[in-house]
Amino acid sequence: MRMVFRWYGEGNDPVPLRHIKQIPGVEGIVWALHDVPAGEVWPLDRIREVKKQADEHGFHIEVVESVNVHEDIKQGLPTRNRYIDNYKQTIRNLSQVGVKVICYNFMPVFDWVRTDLFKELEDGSTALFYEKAKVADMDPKELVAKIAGNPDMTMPGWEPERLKHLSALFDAYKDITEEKLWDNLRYFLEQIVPVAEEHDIRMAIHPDDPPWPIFGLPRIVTGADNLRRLLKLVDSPYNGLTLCSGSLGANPANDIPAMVREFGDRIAFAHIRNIRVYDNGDFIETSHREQDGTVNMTDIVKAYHDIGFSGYVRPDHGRHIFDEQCRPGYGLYDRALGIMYLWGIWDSLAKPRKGDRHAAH
Ligand code: DNO
Repeated sequence: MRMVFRWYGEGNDPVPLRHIKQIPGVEGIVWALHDVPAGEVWPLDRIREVKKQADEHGFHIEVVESVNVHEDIKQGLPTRNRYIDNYKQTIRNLSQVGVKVICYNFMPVFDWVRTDLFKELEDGSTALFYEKAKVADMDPKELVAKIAGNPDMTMPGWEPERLKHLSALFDAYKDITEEKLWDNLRYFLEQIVPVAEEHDIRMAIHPDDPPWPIFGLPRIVTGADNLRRLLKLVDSPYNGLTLCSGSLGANPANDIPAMVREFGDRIAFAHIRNIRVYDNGDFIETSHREQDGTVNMTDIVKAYHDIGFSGYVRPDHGRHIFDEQCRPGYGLYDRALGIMYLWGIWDSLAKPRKGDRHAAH
């Protein structure tokens, strides 16, 4: 596995690259131009700026997360073609600096959703929390008003621009069923994948988080059957997955080690993290250690090891520990601990058995 670390960019992420450099085994940063609105072309000079910053620390920038998909594409509006053309141009621009994977999602309106960004755990740290009943009862406008009124609530992956037009967005999705969303995803992939292929960049869709419909909006990237269907929409290695154990793990029916084994060669990027799911469906993001949550962390890493996974891996949301002031879920300390846990499992599996030692050196 090739370890990478998500970084929100200079002036935008309190974690400096020189600190990321001190985490063992990290070879690249996972990045994005967060200020470019969905649907616009990422300018080459801005892309090159990030490349230069990464180069100064010896990191590659082969993984981008995310190039967001414009809502008109998800809704299948006639205007989608303009945004798809822009997406293709962004792919061409990214290929110029050696990008190999684009992580993206196809969730209507919202990216990931939580009800509490700083819920206290038993050990005094805080973490992202999802209260199922609260979301079921909540008017989405209430959630957005809460976010707009509280800058601390801004979630990574959420674009304030989009959220300003929330009522119109909800109206636009009134007639979009799951099947319609599948059609729109197919249309997008049929257009994009050939360009990605031509530039040797793998598209890697991120599962919906949480993996079920919320606020009456359809969600379709939720489990093994749907992943199977998605990979067949365009049957190319360039139509790939970001397999996120934390997102899929919120539904205990999802067998993630089995997915790793089944979809292995189509997984371009792995997000490996733990969560603890409660009986009522609530969940909280714990440390990466298996015993702290309900995700089979060791089985997942073992599955990747068994298939000889050589794709990119990143730890995911961490707790907020040691009084760190950071973006919710994206502090330095707990993600660094997460990496060491993943390496610990991986290295113990990779360790040559007695007698193999000489052969391995
Ligand atoms: C959450 C992330 C997601 C992910 C997007 C990909 O922390 O994993 O926001 O980046 O869904 O488009």
